[in-house]
Amino acid sequence: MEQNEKRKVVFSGIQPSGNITLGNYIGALRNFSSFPDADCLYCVVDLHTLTVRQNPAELRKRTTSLAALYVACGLDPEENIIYCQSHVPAHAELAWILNCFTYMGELNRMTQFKDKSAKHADNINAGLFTYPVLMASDILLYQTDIVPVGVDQKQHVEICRDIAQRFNGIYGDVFTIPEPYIRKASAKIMSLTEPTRKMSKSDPEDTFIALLDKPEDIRRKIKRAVTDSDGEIRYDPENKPGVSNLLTILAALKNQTPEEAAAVLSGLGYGALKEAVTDAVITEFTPIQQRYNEILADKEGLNAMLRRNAEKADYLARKTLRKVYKKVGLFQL
Ligand code: AQP
Repeated sequence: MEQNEKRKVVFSGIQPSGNITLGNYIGALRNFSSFPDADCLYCVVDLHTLTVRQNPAELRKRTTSLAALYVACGLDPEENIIYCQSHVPAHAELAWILNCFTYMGELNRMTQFKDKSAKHADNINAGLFTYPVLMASDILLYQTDIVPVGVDQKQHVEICRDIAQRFNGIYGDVFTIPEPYIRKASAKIMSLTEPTRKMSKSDPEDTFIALLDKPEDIRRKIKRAVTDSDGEIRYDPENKPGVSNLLTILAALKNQTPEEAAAVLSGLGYGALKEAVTDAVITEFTPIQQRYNEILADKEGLNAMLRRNAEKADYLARKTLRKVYKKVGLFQL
C-alpha cells in the first residue's frame, strides 16, 4: 500500500432481534474477518430491533450475547471496533437529517418493508418504514467503503448510496459512497421448513439453526429439514429448493461450489446429505461456542471492551456529523 493511500473502511451490523442463525453466520458474520488491511467497525444494531416489539430484558441479553459472538467468531476487539449502536448517539442524529433527504417513494419500494409489514400487520410503524435511513446513517457516519452483507440487504445498501449521492450533489463530497460486499456462494440461506423463504432469526425455532444450538438440536433440525421426493442430490434451486439449500450450506462451510458438494455425494441418498451437513455445521460451530462461553464468563471484560470501542466509534462518527451539521446550516456553538 502506498504511504498516503487511505485504508479502506468496512462497516456492518447485525440486529440482536433473535438467536443468530446459520444464515446470519454464512451470509454476514463469517465474512467479517475477510478484511485484514481495512479499518473495520462491527455494530450490534440494537436501535433497528425496535421496529418490531421486543422483550426489554431479552433484548439486553441478546445485545451482549451478539457482541460476544462477534469476538468468538474471530474478530479481535483491539483490531476491530465492536460496539453497540445505541451507545453512539450520532447514528440516530444523522438518521434525522438523512430522513429529510429521502423520498417516500424510494422507501415504498423496499422489499423488506413490504415483507415485515405483512409479518407484523398490527404494528406497521414509522420506524419500520424509515429503517433504511437509519441503516444509511450507520454506514455513512464512518465514511465506509465496503459493507459485507447477505443479498437480502443489497437493496438497503443501494438506497444508502442514492441518499449519499444526493447529499453530496447538494453539499459537495461529504460522504464516501459505499459498495456492498456479497459472497455469491453464501448470499442467501433459506428456511429449513420452507426452503423458498429466507432463514430468519425472528421466525419460529425449527425453521433455523442457531449459532449457539447444541449438537443434538442441530442434528434434529437438519434431519427434519424439508427436501423432496425425487431422491437425487442435485443443485437446482428452482425445482429442488430444500436439497439445494442443504447443498448451499454444505458448500459454504467447505468452501466449495454447491455443484462440487453435490458431485461428492452423487448416487447417495438424502440421509447422507443431511449427515454431511450436520457434521459440517457442528464442526464449524463447536469451537465458536467454546470461545463464546469463555468470553461471556467475563462480563466485566466484555462491558469494558464495548465501552472502549463505543468511544472510538463515537469519535469517528462525531467528525462526520459535525461536517453534516455545518453543511446543512445548523448553528453550532
Ligand atoms: N438467510 C440468510 N442468508 C444469508 N444472509 C443472511 N442475513 C440474514 N439472513 C440471512 C444477513 O445477516 C446480516 C444481519 O441481518 P440483520 O440482523 O441486520 O437483519 P436481517 O437481514 O433482517 O436478518 P434476519 O435474520 O432475517 O433478522 P430478522 O428476523 O430480525 O429480520 C445481514 O447482512 C443479512 O443480509
